[in-house]
Amino acid sequence: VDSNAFRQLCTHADGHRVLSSQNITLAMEAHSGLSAKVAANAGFQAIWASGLSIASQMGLRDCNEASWSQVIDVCRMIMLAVEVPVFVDGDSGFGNFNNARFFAKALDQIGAAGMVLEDKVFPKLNSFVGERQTLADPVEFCGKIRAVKEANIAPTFAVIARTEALVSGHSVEEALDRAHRYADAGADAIFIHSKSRSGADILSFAKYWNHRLPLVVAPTTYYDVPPKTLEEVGVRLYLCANHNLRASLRAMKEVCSEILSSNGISTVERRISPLGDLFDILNYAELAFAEKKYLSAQERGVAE
Ligand code: SPV
Ligand code: MG
Repeated sequence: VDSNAFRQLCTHADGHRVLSSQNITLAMEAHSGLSAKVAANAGFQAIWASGLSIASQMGLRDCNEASWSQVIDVCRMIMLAVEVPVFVDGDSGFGNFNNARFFAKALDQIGAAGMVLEDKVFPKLNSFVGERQTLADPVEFCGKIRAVKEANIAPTFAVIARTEALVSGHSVEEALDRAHRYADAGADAIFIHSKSRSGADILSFAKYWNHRLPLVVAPTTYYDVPPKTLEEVGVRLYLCANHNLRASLRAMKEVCSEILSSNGISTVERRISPLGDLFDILNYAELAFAEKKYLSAQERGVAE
């Protein structure tokens, strides 16, 4: 990262620009600086700083075992690593309205494009664990949205309200009722989540929602629904919610078991990234270039 990258943070932190586009944006999950760089280098135009993935890379569960400041620390590394907009998972706000707005201010300060707040109680539990999780009282949740919107944060910072109504087994009507209240409270976009296999509930929600605000989805379970179909019904941000994490989990498990079963590292060599790939992605070449520019010949240990 050079000084230009630091300067670009402000212009790249515009969450509203992504959400108000006519096109859907695919956001790849990141849980570290490296995973964010892999996604950005591949061509993703946005990053999803997933709570599940950030907790998982710490060896923790997605139930607020990681503190809000630990999440900020990881997000800061992601923000340093890439220049594309980073949308951060704010879970249920780490407490009440005050914790939520404090978290939002910290995110805005480090250059996040926006934050997702979900209508569950603290401590939250991942959407795919168990059934019928308790939803937040909508009046209390609207207070949280208003508090975040009225905090002293950049106008470009997107506040995305997420309803877990469908995930918790409630009807499309309940999800719509909540989403309209959250829009009235000032949300910039609605994240409608579902764990259905077909995504039919999402498409039904979107039909009645009728483009009131941009929609955000994480089609983890309804992965067959194409982004184009979702774009047509008003989805503007498509979160590949945990795909870097799950890709690396599979790769790490396979390599660990292969090394032990073949009793050595010889057979895995061609299946793992060469160190050169790592040095490329982290731009070690730039370091040598910068050393020539900023260090004297004596400091570099070369003859004048
Ligand atoms: C996350 O990636 O942490 C999310 C999406 O919030 S989900 O895991 O589906 O809840
Ligand atoms: Mg999450």
